[in-house]
Amino acid sequence: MLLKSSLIRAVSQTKGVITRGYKAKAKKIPEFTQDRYQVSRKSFAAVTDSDVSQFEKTIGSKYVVTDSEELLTHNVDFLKAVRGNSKVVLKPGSTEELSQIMKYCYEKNLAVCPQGGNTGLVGGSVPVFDEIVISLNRMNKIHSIDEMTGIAVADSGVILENLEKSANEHGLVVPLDLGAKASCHIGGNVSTNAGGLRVIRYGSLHGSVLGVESVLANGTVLDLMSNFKKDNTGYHLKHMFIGSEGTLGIISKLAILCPPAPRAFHVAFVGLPSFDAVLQTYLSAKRQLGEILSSCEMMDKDALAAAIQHFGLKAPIDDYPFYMLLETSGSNADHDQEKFNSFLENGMEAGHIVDGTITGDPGKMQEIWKLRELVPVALIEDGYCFKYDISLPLRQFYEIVPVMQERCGSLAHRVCGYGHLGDSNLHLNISCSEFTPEIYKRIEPYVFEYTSKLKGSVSAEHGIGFLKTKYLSYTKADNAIDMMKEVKNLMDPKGILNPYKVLPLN
Ligand code: FAD
Ligand code: 2HG
Ligand code: ZN
Repeated sequence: MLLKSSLIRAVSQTKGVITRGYKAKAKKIPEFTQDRYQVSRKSFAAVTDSDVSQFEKTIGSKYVVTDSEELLTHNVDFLKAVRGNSKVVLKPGSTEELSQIMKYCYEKNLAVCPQGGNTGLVGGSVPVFDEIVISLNRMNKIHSIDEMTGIAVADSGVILENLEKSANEHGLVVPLDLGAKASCHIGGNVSTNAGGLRVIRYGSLHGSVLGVESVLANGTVLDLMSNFKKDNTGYHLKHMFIGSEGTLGIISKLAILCPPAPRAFHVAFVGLPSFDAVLQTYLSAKRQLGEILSSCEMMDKDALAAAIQHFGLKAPIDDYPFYMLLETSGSNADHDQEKFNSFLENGMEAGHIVDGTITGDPGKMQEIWKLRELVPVALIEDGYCFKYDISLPLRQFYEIVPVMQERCGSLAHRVCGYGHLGDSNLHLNISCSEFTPEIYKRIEPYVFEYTSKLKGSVSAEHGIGFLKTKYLSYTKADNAIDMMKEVKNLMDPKGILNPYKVLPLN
């Protein structure tokens, strides 16, 4: 039935910027990665008491962690999918200390695993064996935020939400926003080239990050900081560190270009009858909302059901097969709302949007955002969750979800799809009560073969980490992987930086 536009529930509108956070419940500790995934340890040295004493001299004993309880939090990832067996976590307080640690590790052939907020979803942030964890937690100073240029200079361990708050105080926003913002580090974000909820507006970090300072495998500090958007002086080495997941160097500091904070935000949550209607709505959003569109997210009914079930949320509209969350941000609230309303009315008249709610009230916008942002965590609450962040051609974007529902059958608790439609990035999540080899084999490598046939990407935004090394070749050509190996060899000849990650193991 075609519903009238008056059914769009418009609620009061005020200006404001939303902040979000989450806390995950404790879950079962996984078995060791080396056992679950049958990996062989490379011939790195093992940490000795004399190494620990040396580290204590370099950074102070307080920042050399050997306590087993604290070690566990650094050895296990957020997903509870992988578990390393590191015996020591180091927390340097400056680039100089980090450099000294790396120089020592290089000389002694000790492998290291750089770690930011440990929110990564591909097993890259924790050791596979006994690599030394280098936590960037203490390197958390914001050096400067320049209102005039919009450039923020920060240590890599600054928590994204903290950088965002400081940027807001200067009338700016960080051009990156994701559900893990309360825990992830800006250095972790850059190292993974994180995408998130605003790529449609601000583009990828390859564009926003102006410069980085990086500590190389042998302790050399490479200064690639820059204060300019335009700088065509030869090879752009900074890009090597954006998205290389700690395998080429450890980012210690960076400069990021922050755009002016929009003055008016609006969020709509709409229900749609089919995936085709989702696509049509996306097309209309691009055409009709244009420059003010800042997020275009979709989720299916099972994804929403997970958030509602585990976090006691309430959906603002009735049940539909698909939902979209659209956000606009601009400089004129009246103009934006008028545009948004007319886009929604047109969508309803065309029968693409069946029901919806729109708000500019900060509290209500936050409630709507929770429906989307808590989905990833809710699915982990089901027990165990296999997570895939694939890029797929838009027309075939959702087809894999029913295919996997069929393939997993009763082995899965939920097979659902959601994600950054505006970036062709689907999050296929398959939850079950616990990890079993049986369901794992049903899913992999099938998901990646399917993605590869459609010429998609096996990682749209989370990276390769440990969990996807086997599948890099499903997206990257052999000679490209060979060149990646040469680069790795040049920059880290002993292979001590985050081994067993990104590049195929064999
Ligand atoms: P970590 O998890 O600690 O590390 C990630 C990788 O970067 C590891 O390989 C690590 O070795 C390396 N690394 C970390 N810091 C450094 C450094 N200073 N120098 C060199 N290497 C380093 N990701 C997205 O892209 N988009 C999303 O929308 C998104 N949403 C998420 C929502 C939730 C609820 C969760 C749990 C995760 C989400 N993620 C998302 C994944 C994750 O948050 C990102 O990958 C994030 O960028 C990781 O940052 P981190 O500081 O936690 O890094
Ligand atoms: C998101 O977009 C994140 O919410 C996490 O990238 C996706 O958990 C996932 O699969
Ligand atoms: Zn995502």
